[in-house]
Amino acid sequence: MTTNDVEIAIIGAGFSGLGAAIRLKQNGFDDYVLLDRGHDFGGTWRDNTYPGAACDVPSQLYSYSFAKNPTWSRSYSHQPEIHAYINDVAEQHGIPAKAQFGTEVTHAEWNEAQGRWIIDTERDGVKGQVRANILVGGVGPLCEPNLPDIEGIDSFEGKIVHSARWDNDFDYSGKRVAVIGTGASAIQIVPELAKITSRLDVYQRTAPWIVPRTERPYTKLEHWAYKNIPGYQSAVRGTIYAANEATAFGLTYSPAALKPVELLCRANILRGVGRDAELRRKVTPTFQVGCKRILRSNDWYPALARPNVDLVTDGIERITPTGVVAKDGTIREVDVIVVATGFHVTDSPVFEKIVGSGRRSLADVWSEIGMQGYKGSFVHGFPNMMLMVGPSTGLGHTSMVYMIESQLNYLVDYLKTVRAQGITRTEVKLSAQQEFNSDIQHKLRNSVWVNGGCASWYKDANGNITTLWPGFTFAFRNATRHFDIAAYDVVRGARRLPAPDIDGTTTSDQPATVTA
Ligand code: N01
Repeated sequence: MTTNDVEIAIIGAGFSGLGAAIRLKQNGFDDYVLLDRGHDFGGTWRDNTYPGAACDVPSQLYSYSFAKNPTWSRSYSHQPEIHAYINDVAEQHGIPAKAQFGTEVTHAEWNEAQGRWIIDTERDGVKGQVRANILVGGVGPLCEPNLPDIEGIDSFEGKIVHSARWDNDFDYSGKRVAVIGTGASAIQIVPELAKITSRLDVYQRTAPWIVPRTERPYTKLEHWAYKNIPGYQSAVRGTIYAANEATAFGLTYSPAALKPVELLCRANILRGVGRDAELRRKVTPTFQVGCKRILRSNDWYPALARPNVDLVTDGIERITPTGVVAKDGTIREVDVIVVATGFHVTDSPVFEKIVGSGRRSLADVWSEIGMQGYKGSFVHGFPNMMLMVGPSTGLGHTSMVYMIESQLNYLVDYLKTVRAQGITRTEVKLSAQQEFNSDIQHKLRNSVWVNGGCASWYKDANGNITTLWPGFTFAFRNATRHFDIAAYDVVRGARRLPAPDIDGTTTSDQPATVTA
C-alpha cells in the first residue's frame, strides 16, 4: 500500500475541487493533492455526455470569474465546450501535476489521536492511503445516479443506460427506446433521440415548467468585443447576474411575482405543441412555477409532437424482459431504456464513506438531523473538513459557480486563519450550525419550493428543504467573505505526530510518497 502525507486533500476535480486547487496554489498553499475517480477534470461536466447535454445558465456566468472565457461559441454552452474549458483552466494554472486521477476514495475517517484525516483510496485495484490535516470535499450533489426502483427493471434484457453514464459507443439509431423521466436531463436527450430512433416512448410522472431557450451563436463582433474591450465581458456577466437575482426574490419571498414566468412557459407550450389539445393538457404542469427547477428548451415540445414519439402519462406498472407496462395495462416493447431519473442528492452513498468524530458517518448524522451544515461548508462532528456545494447551497435561478467561488473565499480565509494562529483542529459549534439552519428554514417558509405543491429533489425524505440557498446569492457571498472563527471550537498547538496509526501501526510524518 502506498501512502501520501499532505496538509490538504481535495476530493473531486469538478468546478469545486479544481477551483479549490487553484485558489490554494494562488495563496501559497502548495502541500495538497487532488483525488478523482475519473480520468480528467470536469466532474459532472465530464460524466454527463448524453446527446444534447448543455448548460441552462448563460455561458458568460457559467465560468470562473478569474478565468473568463472570451471565446465561448454560444450564449449557452454545450457539455463538450464546458468540459474543454475546465481542462484548459486546469492546465493554465498548473493543476494537473497535483491531481491523482483514476483514484477512488473508498473511505475517509477523522483520526482524533493523530488530528488528521485518513483517506483510503483504490486505483486500478491497488489500495493506497492519503493522510491529510484538512479534507476538502468537492464531490458535488449530482454525482451518484439514482436508478428508479421499478418492479422488474433488473429483468430487462435490452440495454439500460442512465443519463449520467451515457454509452456513446452504442448505436441508438433505428431502435425502439423508452425514456423514464422528464427533468433537466431528459428534456435535452429526448429531442436528440427523437431524430434517430424508430420509436420513442417518454414516461412522464410530472410535467415540468419550461421557458424558451434563448441560445444563439456569438457573432464575430461579440467575440472581438469580449477579447478587446476592457470590462465588456464583466459588464455582460454582471447584467445577467443581476437579472437572475430578480428571480430569487420571487422564488423565496413572493411566488406570485413569478406569474410572468408562468405565462412565458404557457406561451412556450402553445408554440411547441400547436393544436393538439390532448398533448397540451398532458404537458401543462399542475404545480406552481419554480417549485421544481425551471427548465429551458425550444425543442422539447416539438419533439413530443413528432409522429414517432409517444408521451406516456399513465405511470409505469412494471418492466418486463422486453418492454415497459404502463399502469393502464398497455405493453410497449423496447430495445433500450434510458433512465433520466436524476441523482442521489440528500441520500448520497458518499455520505457513508465520510466518517467523523466518534466514528459517525455523514449518513449516520444526517439520517437523524437532516442534511445540515454551517454555511454549506462545515458540519459539526467533522473536524477539519470543509464541504464544497454542501447543504443549503443549491440554486434554482443562477450559476452554481458563483456559490462555489463564494465558498472558495471562505476556504482560503479559513486556511489563512488556521496557519496564522497555529490551529490544529477546527469544528463548527453545534449552536452555530443550529442557528444557521433555523434561519434557513425560516427564510424558506414562504418560498415556492415549500408552498408550490410539488415533490422535488430539493426535499429530503422528511419533506424538508436542505439543498437550497434561499434568497439572494450575494447574501451568501457576504456570509462567506471571512472565516468567522467565533462560530468554531478551535485547538491551537503543535500537531501530534508521529502517532499510532488507525490500524495500530506507527507512521511518521515524512514527506509524501506518491501513490503510483
Ligand atoms: O434529474 P431530475 P435530472 N418513475 O431529478 C423522474 C441538473 N442538470 O438528471 O418529477 C418515473 O431533475 C422524475 O419525475 P418527478 C439540474 O440541477 C442541469 O433531469 O419526480 N419517473 C423527473 O422527471 C437538475 O435539476 C442541467 O415526478 C421518475 C426525472 O425522473 C439536476 O441536474 C442539465 C422516477 C428526474 O429529474 C437533475 O436533473 C441536466 C420513477 N421511479 C441536469 N424517478 C443544466 O442544464 C424519477 N423520475 C445545467
